[in-house]
Amino acid sequence: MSNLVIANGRLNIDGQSATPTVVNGLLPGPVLRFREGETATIRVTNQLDETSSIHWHGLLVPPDMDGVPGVSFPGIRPGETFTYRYKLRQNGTYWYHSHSGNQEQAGLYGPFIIDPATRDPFAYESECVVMLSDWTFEDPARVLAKMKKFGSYYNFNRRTMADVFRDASRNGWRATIADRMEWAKMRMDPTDIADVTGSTYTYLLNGQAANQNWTALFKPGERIRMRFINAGAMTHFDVRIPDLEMTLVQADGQNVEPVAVEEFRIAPAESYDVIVQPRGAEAYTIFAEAMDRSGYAAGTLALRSGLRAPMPERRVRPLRTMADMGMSGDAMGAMSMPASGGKPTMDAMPGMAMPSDAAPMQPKMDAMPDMAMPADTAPTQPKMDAMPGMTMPADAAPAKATSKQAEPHGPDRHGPGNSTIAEMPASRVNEPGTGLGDAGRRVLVYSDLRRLSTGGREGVPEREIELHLTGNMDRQIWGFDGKKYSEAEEPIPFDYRERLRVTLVNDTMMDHPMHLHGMWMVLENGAGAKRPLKHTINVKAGERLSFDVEPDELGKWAFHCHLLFHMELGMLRVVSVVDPKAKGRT
Ligand SMILES: [Cu+2]
Repeated sequence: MSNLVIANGRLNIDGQSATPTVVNGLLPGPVLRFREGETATIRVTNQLDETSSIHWHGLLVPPDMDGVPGVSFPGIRPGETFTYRYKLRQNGTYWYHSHSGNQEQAGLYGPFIIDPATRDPFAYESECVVMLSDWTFEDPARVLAKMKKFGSYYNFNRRTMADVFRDASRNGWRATIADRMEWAKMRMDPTDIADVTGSTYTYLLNGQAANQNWTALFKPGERIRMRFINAGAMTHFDVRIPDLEMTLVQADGQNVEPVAVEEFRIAPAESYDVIVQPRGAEAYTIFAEAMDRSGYAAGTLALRSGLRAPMPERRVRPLRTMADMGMSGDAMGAMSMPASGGKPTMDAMPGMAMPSDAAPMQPKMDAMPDMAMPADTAPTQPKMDAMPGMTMPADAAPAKATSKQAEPHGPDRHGPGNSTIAEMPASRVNEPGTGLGDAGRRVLVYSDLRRLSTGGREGVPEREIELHLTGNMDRQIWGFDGKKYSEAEEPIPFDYRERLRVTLVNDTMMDHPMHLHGMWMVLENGAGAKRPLKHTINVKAGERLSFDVEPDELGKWAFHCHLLFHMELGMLRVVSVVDPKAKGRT
Protein backbone atom coordinates (compact mmCIF):
# COMPACT_ATOMS: atom_id res chain seq x y z
CA MET A 1 0.00 0.00 0.00
CA SER A 2 1.30 3.37 -0.95
CA ASN A 3 -0.17 6.71 0.02
CA LEU A 4 0.35 9.68 -2.23
CA VAL A 5 -0.72 13.22 -1.42
CA ILE A 6 -0.93 15.79 -4.20
CA ALA A 7 -0.49 19.36 -2.98
CA ASN A 8 1.05 22.70 -3.78
CA GLY A 9 4.62 22.76 -2.56
CA ARG A 10 7.32 25.30 -1.95
CA LEU A 11 10.78 24.22 -2.99
CA ASN A 12 14.09 25.72 -3.86
CA ILE A 13 14.86 25.14 -7.52
CA ASP A 14 18.14 26.44 -8.90
CA GLY A 15 18.46 28.86 -5.99
CA GLN A 16 15.01 30.36 -6.41
CA SER A 17 11.84 29.85 -4.46
CA ALA A 18 9.35 27.85 -6.53
CA THR A 19 5.79 26.69 -6.02
CA PRO A 20 5.47 23.37 -7.85
CA THR A 21 2.64 20.87 -7.67
CA VAL A 22 4.18 17.97 -5.80
CA VAL A 23 3.54 14.45 -4.53
CA ASN A 24 4.35 13.92 -0.84
CA GLY A 25 6.23 17.22 -0.88
CA LEU A 26 8.78 16.01 -3.41
CA LEU A 27 9.82 16.91 -6.94
CA PRO A 28 10.06 14.46 -8.61
CA GLY A 29 7.54 12.51 -6.54
CA PRO A 30 8.63 9.46 -4.56
CA VAL A 31 9.92 6.37 -6.38
CA LEU A 32 7.15 3.75 -6.31
CA ARG A 33 8.58 0.26 -6.35
CA PHE A 34 6.75 -3.03 -6.77
CA ARG A 35 7.37 -6.56 -7.96
CA GLU A 36 5.84 -8.05 -11.08
CA GLY A 37 2.77 -10.16 -10.27
CA GLU A 38 1.91 -8.11 -7.17
CA THR A 39 -1.29 -6.14 -6.89
CA ALA A 40 -0.48 -2.47 -6.44
CA THR A 41 -2.78 -0.54 -4.13
CA ILE A 42 -2.12 3.19 -4.24
CA ARG A 43 -4.27 5.73 -2.37
CA VAL A 44 -4.06 9.18 -3.92
CA THR A 45 -5.35 12.19 -1.98
CA ASN A 46 -5.88 15.47 -3.78
CA GLN A 47 -5.20 18.57 -1.66
CA LEU A 48 -5.28 20.96 -4.60
CA ASP A 49 -8.27 23.21 -5.20
CA GLU A 50 -8.76 21.69 -8.64
CA THR A 51 -9.40 18.19 -9.97
CA SER A 52 -6.31 16.04 -10.18
CA SER A 53 -5.32 12.58 -11.40
CA ILE A 54 -2.41 10.20 -11.70
CA HIS A 55 -1.77 8.21 -14.85
CA TRP A 56 0.60 5.22 -14.71
CA HIS A 57 2.62 5.76 -17.83
CA GLY A 58 3.30 2.56 -19.77
CA LEU A 59 1.47 0.27 -17.38
CA LEU A 60 -1.14 -2.16 -18.66
CA VAL A 61 -4.08 -1.55 -16.34
CA PRO A 62 -7.89 -1.75 -16.64
CA PRO A 63 -9.31 1.46 -18.14
CA ASP A 64 -10.86 2.69 -14.89
CA MET A 65 -7.38 2.57 -13.30
CA ASP A 66 -5.64 4.45 -16.12
CA GLY A 67 -6.21 7.86 -14.58
CA VAL A 68 -7.29 10.08 -17.47
CA PRO A 69 -10.13 12.41 -16.42
CA GLY A 70 -12.93 12.50 -18.95
CA VAL A 71 -11.74 9.37 -20.74
CA SER A 72 -11.48 6.61 -18.18
CA PHE A 73 -12.53 8.11 -14.83
CA PRO A 74 -13.96 11.38 -13.50
CA GLY A 75 -10.73 12.54 -11.89
CA ILE A 76 -9.97 13.08 -8.22
CA ARG A 77 -11.85 16.09 -6.89
CA PRO A 78 -10.38 18.48 -4.31
CA GLY A 79 -10.19 16.83 -0.90
CA GLU A 80 -10.98 13.37 -2.27
CA THR A 81 -8.97 10.18 -2.03
CA PHE A 82 -9.03 7.73 -4.91
CA THR A 83 -7.70 4.21 -4.51
CA TYR A 84 -5.97 2.72 -7.52
CA ARG A 85 -5.70 -1.06 -7.46
CA TYR A 86 -4.34 -3.20 -10.28
CA LYS A 87 -2.22 -6.26 -10.88
CA LEU A 88 1.27 -5.65 -12.24
CA ARG A 89 1.60 -7.67 -15.43
CA GLN A 90 5.01 -6.42 -16.52
CA ASN A 91 8.36 -5.27 -15.17
CA GLY A 92 10.78 -2.49 -15.90
CA THR A 93 11.19 1.27 -15.61
CA TYR A 94 8.04 3.36 -15.87
CA TRP A 95 6.71 6.57 -14.37
CA TYR A 96 3.57 8.34 -13.24
CA HIS A 97 2.24 11.83 -13.81
CA SER A 98 -0.88 13.93 -13.61
CA HIS A 99 -3.21 13.88 -16.61
CA SER A 100 -5.03 17.05 -15.51
CA GLY A 101 -4.41 20.51 -16.93
CA ASN A 102 -0.85 21.72 -16.52
CA GLN A 103 -0.10 19.79 -13.33
CA GLU A 104 2.51 17.60 -14.98
CA GLN A 105 4.35 20.70 -16.24
CA ALA A 106 4.09 22.08 -12.70
CA GLY A 107 5.96 19.13 -11.20
CA LEU A 108 3.52 16.26 -10.66
CA TYR A 109 5.57 13.28 -11.84
CA GLY A 110 7.64 10.47 -10.37
CA PRO A 111 9.35 7.14 -11.19
CA PHE A 112 7.55 3.78 -11.07
CA ILE A 113 9.84 0.76 -10.94
CA ILE A 114 8.67 -2.84 -11.22
CA ASP A 115 11.20 -5.54 -10.39
CA PRO A 116 10.91 -8.71 -12.47
CA ALA A 117 9.22 -11.80 -11.02
CA THR A 118 12.30 -13.80 -11.94
CA ARG A 119 15.50 -11.91 -12.72
CA ASP A 120 16.84 -9.36 -15.12
CA PRO A 121 18.62 -10.75 -18.19
CA PHE A 122 21.57 -8.41 -17.53
CA ALA A 123 23.87 -7.88 -14.55
CA TYR A 124 24.60 -4.80 -12.46
CA GLU A 125 25.75 -4.03 -8.94
CA SER A 126 23.96 -0.73 -8.29
CA GLU A 127 21.30 1.42 -9.86
CA CYS A 128 19.89 4.91 -9.97
CA VAL A 129 16.92 6.70 -11.50
CA VAL A 130 17.68 9.73 -13.65
CA MET A 131 14.48 11.67 -14.17
CA LEU A 132 14.82 14.60 -16.57
CA SER A 133 12.36 17.47 -16.68
CA ASP A 134 11.82 21.08 -17.68
CA TRP A 135 10.83 23.53 -14.99
CA THR A 136 9.36 26.96 -15.60
CA PHE A 137 9.03 29.65 -12.93
CA GLU A 138 6.20 31.04 -15.02
CA ASP A 139 2.67 29.79 -14.58
CA PRO A 140 2.37 27.01 -17.20
CA ALA A 141 -1.01 28.43 -18.20
CA ARG A 142 0.73 31.70 -19.07
CA VAL A 143 3.35 29.87 -21.12
CA LEU A 144 0.53 28.21 -23.02
CA ALA A 145 -1.31 31.50 -23.51
CA LYS A 146 1.82 33.14 -24.89
CA MET A 147 2.41 30.24 -27.25
CA LYS A 148 -1.15 30.54 -28.52
CA LYS A 149 -0.77 34.24 -29.08
CA PHE A 150 2.48 33.96 -30.93
CA GLY A 151 3.71 30.53 -31.89
CA SER A 152 7.38 31.30 -31.72
CA TYR A 153 7.33 33.38 -28.59
CA TYR A 154 9.97 31.28 -26.91
CA ASN A 155 12.09 30.77 -29.97
CA PHE A 156 14.69 33.52 -29.78
CA ASN A 157 16.88 31.65 -32.20
CA ARG A 158 15.32 33.12 -35.29
CA ARG A 159 17.84 33.90 -37.91
CA THR A 160 18.91 37.42 -38.47
CA MET A 161 19.21 39.26 -41.75
CA ALA A 162 22.97 38.90 -41.39
CA ASP A 163 22.41 35.15 -41.67
CA VAL A 164 20.48 35.69 -44.86
CA PHE A 165 23.39 37.54 -46.41
CA ARG A 166 25.88 34.98 -45.16
CA ASP A 167 23.83 32.18 -46.72
CA ALA A 168 23.54 34.15 -49.91
CA SER A 169 27.27 34.62 -50.28
CA ARG A 170 27.71 30.92 -49.68
CA ASN A 171 24.82 29.45 -51.65
CA GLY A 172 23.87 32.24 -54.01
CA TRP A 173 20.81 34.41 -53.89
CA ARG A 174 18.62 32.11 -55.87
CA ALA A 175 18.95 29.21 -53.45
CA THR A 176 18.87 31.40 -50.38
CA ILE A 177 15.76 33.30 -51.30
CA ALA A 178 14.03 30.16 -52.50
CA ASP A 179 14.79 28.53 -49.18
CA ARG A 180 13.60 31.51 -47.14
CA MET A 181 10.43 31.79 -49.13
CA GLU A 182 9.53 28.18 -48.57
CA TRP A 183 9.97 28.54 -44.84
CA ALA A 184 7.97 31.75 -44.88
CA LYS A 185 5.13 30.07 -46.74
CA MET A 186 5.01 27.35 -44.15
CA ARG A 187 4.88 30.06 -41.52
CA MET A 188 7.83 28.51 -39.89
CA ASP A 189 11.47 29.01 -39.46
CA PRO A 190 14.15 26.33 -39.68
CA THR A 191 15.13 27.16 -36.11
CA ASP A 192 11.69 26.04 -34.90
CA ILE A 193 12.95 22.85 -33.32
CA ALA A 194 11.17 23.23 -30.03
CA ASP A 195 8.43 25.68 -29.27
CA VAL A 196 9.24 26.24 -25.63
CA THR A 197 12.92 26.66 -24.92
CA GLY A 198 15.60 27.38 -22.38
CA SER A 199 14.48 31.00 -22.33
CA THR A 200 11.77 29.95 -19.91
CA TYR A 201 12.98 26.51 -18.86
CA THR A 202 15.38 25.43 -16.18
CA TYR A 203 16.28 21.86 -17.09
CA LEU A 204 16.30 19.49 -14.15
CA LEU A 205 17.89 16.14 -13.37
CA ASN A 206 16.08 14.50 -10.46
CA GLY A 207 14.66 17.91 -9.59
CA GLN A 208 18.02 19.70 -9.55
CA ALA A 209 19.50 22.22 -11.94
CA ALA A 210 22.94 21.57 -13.42
CA ASN A 211 24.76 23.80 -10.93
CA GLN A 212 23.18 21.92 -8.01
CA ASN A 213 25.17 18.90 -9.21
CA TRP A 214 22.97 15.92 -8.40
CA THR A 215 25.45 13.08 -7.84
CA ALA A 216 25.28 9.27 -7.86
CA LEU A 217 28.21 7.56 -6.13
CA PHE A 218 29.89 4.47 -7.53
CA LYS A 219 32.55 2.03 -6.41
CA PRO A 220 35.45 1.37 -8.77
CA GLY A 221 34.63 -1.30 -11.35
CA GLU A 222 30.98 -1.72 -10.51
CA ARG A 223 28.23 -1.76 -13.12
CA ILE A 224 25.51 0.81 -12.63
CA ARG A 225 22.04 0.53 -14.09
CA MET A 226 20.81 4.03 -14.90
CA ARG A 227 17.08 4.36 -15.43
CA PHE A 228 16.58 7.45 -17.59
CA ILE A 229 13.03 8.80 -17.71
CA ASN A 230 12.05 11.96 -19.58
CA ALA A 231 9.34 13.71 -17.59
CA GLY A 232 9.86 16.92 -19.57
CA ALA A 233 6.66 18.57 -20.68
CA MET A 234 8.08 19.96 -23.92
CA THR A 235 11.72 18.88 -24.13
CA HIS A 236 13.59 16.16 -25.98
CA PHE A 237 16.97 15.53 -24.34
CA ASP A 238 20.19 14.24 -25.93
CA VAL A 239 21.95 12.20 -23.26
CA ARG A 240 25.61 11.25 -23.01
CA ILE A 241 28.22 10.63 -20.36
CA PRO A 242 31.53 11.73 -21.91
CA ASP A 243 34.26 9.06 -21.72
CA LEU A 244 31.75 6.40 -20.75
CA GLU A 245 30.12 3.94 -23.10
CA MET A 246 26.52 3.14 -22.30
CA THR A 247 24.99 -0.30 -22.92
CA LEU A 248 21.32 0.21 -23.54
CA VAL A 249 19.30 -2.72 -22.19
CA GLN A 250 15.75 -1.48 -21.88
CA ALA A 251 13.48 0.88 -23.80
CA ASP A 252 10.11 1.98 -22.40
CA GLY A 253 10.42 -0.69 -19.68
CA GLN A 254 10.94 -3.53 -22.15
CA ASN A 255 14.19 -5.46 -22.37
CA VAL A 256 16.07 -5.13 -25.63
CA GLU A 257 19.18 -6.77 -27.02
CA PRO A 258 22.09 -4.81 -25.52
CA VAL A 259 23.29 -2.02 -27.77
CA ALA A 260 26.40 0.06 -27.11
CA VAL A 261 25.85 3.77 -27.62
CA GLU A 262 27.64 6.99 -26.77
CA GLU A 263 24.54 9.16 -26.99
CA PHE A 264 20.78 8.75 -27.21
CA ARG A 265 17.86 11.09 -27.73
CA ILE A 266 15.05 10.58 -25.24
CA ALA A 267 11.68 12.05 -26.19
CA PRO A 268 9.21 13.24 -23.58
CA ALA A 269 7.68 10.22 -21.77
CA GLU A 270 10.21 7.68 -23.07
CA SER A 271 12.50 5.73 -20.78
CA TYR A 272 15.85 4.10 -21.51
CA ASP A 273 17.87 1.95 -19.13
CA VAL A 274 21.59 1.83 -19.69
CA ILE A 275 24.42 0.06 -17.90
CA VAL A 276 27.71 1.86 -17.40
CA GLN A 277 30.95 0.73 -15.82
CA PRO A 278 33.06 3.72 -14.79
CA ARG A 279 36.78 3.06 -14.76
CA GLY A 280 39.73 5.38 -14.78
CA ALA A 281 38.20 8.68 -13.76
CA GLU A 282 36.84 9.81 -10.42
CA ALA A 283 33.90 11.68 -11.88
CA TYR A 284 31.79 11.69 -15.04
CA THR A 285 29.26 14.24 -16.19
CA ILE A 286 25.74 13.01 -16.95
CA PHE A 287 24.86 15.47 -19.68
CA ALA A 288 21.33 15.87 -21.06
CA GLU A 289 21.22 18.66 -23.61
CA ALA A 290 17.89 20.01 -24.81
CA MET A 291 17.34 19.09 -28.47
CA ASP A 292 17.20 22.76 -29.48
CA ARG A 293 20.49 23.37 -27.59
CA SER A 294 18.93 26.13 -25.50
CA GLY A 295 20.13 24.55 -22.26
CA TYR A 296 20.86 21.32 -20.46
CA ALA A 297 20.30 19.25 -17.38
CA ALA A 298 23.36 17.67 -15.80
CA GLY A 299 24.56 15.66 -12.86
CA THR A 300 27.60 13.62 -11.90
CA LEU A 301 28.66 10.00 -11.42
CA ALA A 302 31.45 10.16 -8.86
CA LEU A 303 33.58 8.12 -6.47
CA ARG A 304 32.70 10.55 -3.68
CA SER A 305 30.44 13.54 -3.31
CA GLY A 306 31.60 17.04 -4.19
CA LEU A 307 33.38 15.98 -7.39
CA ARG A 308 32.68 17.31 -10.84
CA ALA A 309 33.87 16.40 -14.29
CA PRO A 310 34.17 18.99 -17.06
CA MET A 311 30.95 20.06 -18.73
CA PRO A 312 31.02 19.16 -22.43
CA GLU A 313 31.16 21.93 -24.96
CA ARG A 314 27.72 23.09 -26.02
CA ARG A 315 26.71 22.36 -29.56
CA VAL A 316 25.31 24.83 -32.04
CA ARG A 317 21.59 24.82 -32.52
CA PRO A 318 20.54 22.62 -35.39
CA LEU A 319 18.48 23.80 -38.33
CA ARG A 320 15.84 21.72 -39.93
CA THR A 321 16.28 21.31 -43.66
CA MET A 322 13.51 21.06 -46.18
CA ALA A 323 14.42 17.38 -46.51
CA ASP A 324 13.87 16.99 -42.76
CA MET A 325 10.43 18.27 -43.43
CA GLY A 326 9.67 15.61 -45.99
CA MET A 327 9.99 18.10 -48.83
CA SER A 328 11.69 17.13 -52.05
CA GLY A 329 15.11 18.59 -52.68
CA ASP A 330 14.00 19.10 -56.28
CA ALA A 331 11.47 21.59 -55.09
CA MET A 332 14.23 24.06 -54.48
CA GLY A 333 15.54 23.74 -58.01
CA ALA A 334 12.10 24.17 -59.45
CA MET A 335 11.61 27.56 -57.89
CA SER A 336 11.78 30.47 -60.23
CA MET A 337 13.62 33.66 -59.64
CA PRO A 338 13.64 36.86 -61.62
CA ALA A 339 15.20 36.22 -64.99
CA SER A 340 17.98 38.61 -64.16
CA GLY A 341 19.06 36.17 -61.50
CA GLY A 342 21.88 37.03 -59.18
CA LYS A 343 21.26 39.82 -56.77
CA PRO A 344 17.56 40.40 -56.26
CA THR A 345 16.35 43.92 -56.59
CA MET A 346 13.87 45.81 -54.50
CA ASP A 347 11.30 45.22 -57.21
CA ALA A 348 11.80 41.53 -57.19
CA MET A 349 11.53 41.30 -53.46
CA PRO A 350 8.95 43.81 -52.40
CA GLY A 351 8.63 42.33 -48.94
CA MET A 352 12.22 42.89 -48.05
CA ALA A 353 13.98 46.12 -47.40
CA MET A 354 17.38 45.38 -48.75
CA PRO A 355 20.20 47.76 -49.59
CA SER A 356 21.25 47.27 -53.17
CA ASP A 357 24.83 46.64 -52.18
CA ALA A 358 23.62 43.74 -50.08
CA ALA A 359 25.53 44.75 -47.00
CA PRO A 360 24.68 42.84 -43.83
CA MET A 361 21.90 44.38 -41.79
CA GLN A 362 21.23 44.08 -38.13
CA PRO A 363 17.46 43.89 -37.74
CA LYS A 364 16.17 40.56 -36.48
CA MET A 365 13.93 38.36 -38.55
CA ASP A 366 11.23 39.12 -36.05
CA ALA A 367 11.23 42.68 -37.23
CA MET A 368 10.46 41.41 -40.68
CA PRO A 369 7.64 39.01 -40.05
CA ASP A 370 9.07 35.75 -41.30
CA MET A 371 10.37 37.30 -44.48
CA ALA A 372 6.76 37.48 -45.45
CA MET A 373 6.16 38.40 -49.03
CA PRO A 374 2.82 39.48 -50.36
CA ALA A 375 1.56 36.43 -52.17
CA ASP A 376 0.46 38.37 -55.22
CA THR A 377 3.93 39.69 -55.88
CA ALA A 378 6.07 36.80 -54.79
CA PRO A 379 8.08 35.66 -57.77
CA THR A 380 7.50 31.97 -57.10
CA GLN A 381 3.75 32.12 -57.11
CA PRO A 382 3.09 31.03 -60.70
CA LYS A 383 5.30 28.01 -60.26
CA MET A 384 3.54 26.57 -57.24
CA ASP A 385 1.76 23.89 -59.22
CA ALA A 386 4.94 22.86 -60.90
CA MET A 387 6.78 22.20 -57.70
CA PRO A 388 6.86 18.47 -57.32
CA GLY A 389 7.61 18.26 -53.65
CA MET A 390 5.25 20.81 -52.28
CA THR A 391 1.58 21.20 -51.79
CA MET A 392 0.95 24.61 -50.41
CA PRO A 393 -2.14 26.70 -50.47
CA ALA A 394 -1.83 28.54 -53.78
CA ASP A 395 -2.91 31.72 -52.08
CA ALA A 396 -0.49 31.28 -49.22
CA ALA A 397 -0.55 34.62 -47.53
CA PRO A 398 2.32 36.27 -45.77
CA ALA A 399 2.80 34.96 -42.32
CA LYS A 400 2.33 37.24 -39.33
CA ALA A 401 0.90 40.13 -41.27
CA THR A 402 -2.40 38.38 -41.88
CA SER A 403 -2.86 36.52 -38.66
CA LYS A 404 -6.10 38.40 -38.09
CA GLN A 405 -7.44 37.54 -41.52
CA ALA A 406 -9.23 34.39 -42.57
CA GLU A 407 -6.95 31.42 -43.06
CA PRO A 408 -6.45 30.47 -46.69
CA HIS A 409 -7.53 26.98 -47.59
CA GLY A 410 -6.36 26.56 -51.15
CA PRO A 411 -5.65 22.97 -52.08
CA ASP A 412 -4.67 22.14 -48.50
CA ARG A 413 -6.55 18.92 -48.02
CA HIS A 414 -6.55 19.22 -44.29
CA GLY A 415 -7.80 22.76 -43.90
CA PRO A 416 -6.58 25.47 -41.56
CA GLY A 417 -5.46 23.04 -38.89
CA ASN A 418 -2.63 21.95 -41.13
CA SER A 419 -0.38 24.60 -42.59
CA THR A 420 2.13 22.17 -44.07
CA ILE A 421 1.92 18.84 -45.80
CA ALA A 422 4.91 16.59 -46.15
CA GLU A 423 4.54 15.31 -49.70
CA MET A 424 7.48 12.99 -49.46
CA PRO A 425 7.39 11.69 -45.92
CA ALA A 426 10.12 9.14 -45.37
CA SER A 427 10.96 6.39 -42.96
CA ARG A 428 13.41 7.79 -40.45
CA VAL A 429 13.85 4.89 -38.04
CA ASN A 430 17.48 4.70 -39.19
CA GLU A 431 18.13 8.36 -38.42
CA PRO A 432 19.24 9.72 -35.06
CA GLY A 433 17.28 12.95 -35.54
CA THR A 434 17.88 16.61 -36.19
CA GLY A 435 21.22 17.82 -34.89
CA LEU A 436 22.54 14.38 -33.96
CA GLY A 437 24.89 11.92 -35.59
CA ASP A 438 27.46 14.27 -37.10
CA ALA A 439 29.91 14.23 -34.23
CA GLY A 440 31.36 10.77 -34.88
CA ARG A 441 29.62 9.40 -31.81
CA ARG A 442 27.57 6.21 -31.88
CA VAL A 443 24.04 7.53 -31.46
CA LEU A 444 21.00 5.35 -30.84
CA VAL A 445 18.51 5.02 -33.70
CA TYR A 446 15.12 3.33 -33.45
CA SER A 447 16.22 0.53 -35.78
CA ASP A 448 18.78 -0.51 -33.10
CA LEU A 449 15.96 -1.56 -30.80
CA ARG A 450 15.38 -5.33 -30.89
CA ARG A 451 13.13 -6.98 -28.36
CA LEU A 452 14.91 -9.53 -26.23
CA SER A 453 12.06 -11.99 -25.96
CA THR A 454 9.89 -12.81 -28.92
CA GLY A 455 6.56 -14.39 -29.53
CA GLY A 456 2.89 -13.65 -29.78
CA ARG A 457 2.80 -10.54 -31.90
CA GLU A 458 4.13 -11.45 -35.30
CA GLY A 459 0.82 -11.82 -37.13
CA VAL A 460 0.20 -10.04 -40.41
CA PRO A 461 -2.04 -7.02 -39.83
CA GLU A 462 -5.70 -7.63 -40.70
CA ARG A 463 -6.47 -3.95 -41.02
CA GLU A 464 -4.56 -0.73 -41.54
CA ILE A 465 -5.34 2.88 -40.77
CA GLU A 466 -3.38 6.04 -41.56
CA LEU A 467 -3.40 9.13 -39.38
CA HIS A 468 -1.70 12.43 -40.15
CA LEU A 469 -0.11 14.44 -37.38
CA THR A 470 -0.95 17.99 -38.28
CA GLY A 471 -0.42 21.46 -37.00
CA ASN A 472 -0.41 25.13 -37.66
CA MET A 473 2.52 26.40 -35.69
CA ASP A 474 1.69 30.02 -36.24
CA ARG A 475 -1.74 29.59 -34.69
CA GLN A 476 -0.70 26.85 -32.29
CA ILE A 477 -3.33 24.41 -33.44
CA TRP A 478 -2.26 20.80 -33.20
CA GLY A 479 -4.20 17.69 -34.10
CA PHE A 480 -4.79 14.60 -36.19
CA ASP A 481 -5.85 14.90 -39.83
CA GLY A 482 -6.21 18.67 -39.51
CA LYS A 483 -8.59 18.53 -36.58
CA LYS A 484 -7.93 19.33 -32.99
CA TYR A 485 -9.47 17.17 -30.29
CA SER A 486 -12.53 19.35 -29.80
CA GLU A 487 -13.34 19.08 -33.54
CA ALA A 488 -13.04 15.29 -33.75
CA GLU A 489 -16.43 13.64 -33.99
CA GLU A 490 -15.85 10.11 -32.80
CA PRO A 491 -13.28 8.02 -30.99
CA ILE A 492 -10.99 6.03 -33.27
CA PRO A 493 -12.44 2.48 -33.29
CA PHE A 494 -10.13 -0.43 -32.53
CA ASP A 495 -11.58 -3.94 -32.54
CA TYR A 496 -10.89 -6.14 -29.55
CA ARG A 497 -8.00 -8.51 -30.35
CA GLU A 498 -7.69 -7.46 -33.99
CA ARG A 499 -4.25 -7.15 -35.52
CA LEU A 500 -4.16 -3.52 -36.54
CA ARG A 501 -1.45 -1.53 -38.26
CA VAL A 502 -1.42 2.21 -37.57
CA THR A 503 0.63 4.42 -39.88
CA LEU A 504 1.43 7.92 -38.72
CA VAL A 505 2.46 10.61 -41.18
CA ASN A 506 4.00 13.66 -39.55
CA ASP A 507 3.03 16.63 -41.71
CA THR A 508 4.53 19.11 -39.27
CA MET A 509 8.03 20.37 -38.75
CA MET A 510 8.25 19.20 -35.16
CA ASP A 511 8.87 15.82 -33.62
CA HIS A 512 5.84 14.41 -31.80
CA PRO A 513 6.29 11.76 -29.12
CA MET A 514 3.05 9.80 -29.54
CA HIS A 515 1.75 7.88 -26.54
CA LEU A 516 -0.96 5.23 -26.70
CA HIS A 517 -2.56 4.23 -23.44
CA GLY A 518 -3.67 0.72 -22.55
CA MET A 519 -1.70 -1.40 -25.02
CA TRP A 520 1.76 -1.78 -26.46
CA MET A 521 2.69 -0.35 -29.82
CA VAL A 522 4.93 -2.72 -31.79
CA LEU A 523 7.26 -0.32 -33.59
CA GLU A 524 7.87 -1.24 -37.23
CA ASN A 525 11.62 -0.75 -37.36
CA GLY A 526 12.60 -3.62 -39.61
CA ALA A 527 13.44 -6.03 -36.79
CA GLY A 528 10.71 -8.57 -37.72
CA ALA A 529 9.91 -10.83 -34.78
CA LYS A 530 12.20 -8.66 -32.65
CA ARG A 531 10.37 -5.40 -33.23
CA PRO A 532 10.30 -3.52 -29.92
CA LEU A 533 7.25 -2.78 -27.78
CA LYS A 534 6.88 0.90 -26.97
CA HIS A 535 4.43 3.06 -25.05
CA THR A 536 5.75 6.26 -26.62
CA ILE A 537 7.04 6.59 -30.17
CA ASN A 538 8.78 9.74 -31.29
CA VAL A 539 7.63 10.59 -34.82
CA LYS A 540 10.19 12.89 -36.41
CA ALA A 541 9.35 15.88 -38.55
CA GLY A 542 8.45 14.68 -42.04
CA GLU A 543 8.46 11.03 -40.98
CA ARG A 544 6.15 8.23 -42.01
CA LEU A 545 6.14 5.46 -39.43
CA SER A 546 4.03 2.42 -38.57
CA PHE A 547 3.25 0.40 -35.49
CA ASP A 548 1.05 -2.60 -34.86
CA VAL A 549 -1.37 -3.05 -32.00
CA GLU A 550 -3.39 -5.97 -30.71
CA PRO A 551 -5.89 -4.36 -28.33
CA ASP A 552 -6.64 -6.84 -25.57
CA GLU A 553 -8.39 -4.53 -23.12
CA LEU A 554 -11.87 -3.16 -23.85
CA GLY A 555 -12.62 0.45 -23.14
CA LYS A 556 -11.57 3.99 -23.98
CA TRP A 557 -7.92 4.95 -24.14
CA ALA A 558 -6.12 8.20 -24.80
CA PHE A 559 -3.75 8.50 -27.78
CA HIS A 560 -1.83 11.75 -27.79
CA CYS A 561 1.32 13.73 -28.31
CA HIS A 562 3.29 13.82 -25.08
CA LEU A 563 4.45 17.37 -25.68
CA LEU A 564 2.08 18.63 -23.04
CA PHE A 565 1.06 21.82 -24.79
CA HIS A 566 0.51 20.01 -28.10
CA MET A 567 -1.84 17.67 -26.28
CA GLU A 568 -3.66 20.60 -24.71
CA LEU A 569 -3.88 22.39 -28.03
CA GLY A 570 -5.55 19.44 -29.69
CA MET A 571 -3.19 16.58 -30.56
CA LEU A 572 -5.20 13.99 -28.70
CA ARG A 573 -7.74 11.37 -29.70
CA VAL A 574 -9.69 8.78 -27.81
CA VAL A 575 -9.32 5.21 -29.02
CA SER A 576 -12.31 2.99 -28.30
CA VAL A 577 -11.65 -0.74 -28.10
CA VAL A 578 -14.89 -2.60 -28.72
CA ASP A 579 -15.75 -6.23 -29.23
CA PRO A 580 -16.99 -6.58 -32.84
CA LYS A 581 -19.24 -9.46 -31.78
CA ALA A 582 -20.95 -7.26 -29.24
CA LYS A 583 -21.54 -4.72 -32.01
CA GLY A 584 -23.31 -7.38 -34.05
CA ARG A 585 -20.46 -7.70 -36.51
CA THR A 586 -18.64 -10.87 -37.32
CU1 LIG B 1 3.38 17.12 -30.51
